[in-house]
Amino acid sequence: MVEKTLSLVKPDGVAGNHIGEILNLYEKEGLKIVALKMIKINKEFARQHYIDLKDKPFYQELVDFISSGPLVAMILEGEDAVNTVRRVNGATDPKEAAEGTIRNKYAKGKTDNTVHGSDSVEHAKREISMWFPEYLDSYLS
Ligand code: DAT
Ligand code: MG
Repeated sequence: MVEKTLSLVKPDGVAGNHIGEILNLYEKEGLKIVALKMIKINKEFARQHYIDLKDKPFYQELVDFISSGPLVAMILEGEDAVNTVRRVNGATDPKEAAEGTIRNKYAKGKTDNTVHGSDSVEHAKREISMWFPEYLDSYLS
């Protein structure tokens, strides 16, 4: 099924000059970048983005990290886009990320793990509406 998903190049990926390579990896998978922007989010937005993890011991660290510097947010569209992005991103813990995945190549730790990808079509819709409210009408039809 053709889907849309939200991907982030997190602050460590931007600081490490990996934006171009990451976009290239997504495009090589056949995914289309249909919206793209660089922004620095505030802590309240970060808390909302990771609200499902609010009871985890690492929540505060995660919120501080994702709001610590500019990041790149994008909507990717394609066949099985949600799972494709998560496969290319690799496992959450870079030590467990498969060879050739973004996290295997660039991620330093479990918090600074370079990329985010929505984990379901439902969550992708929620995240796209948060990150790209200006595209809501045209992109969520
Ligand atoms: P993913 O980003 O692979 O979907 P997740 O949704 O379970 O993983 O967690 C969101 C982010 O929270 C993850 O990218 C990094 C951070 N995180 C997850 N587990 C962690 C842990 N055990 N220690 C520190 N940070 C963690
Ligand atoms: Mg997740």
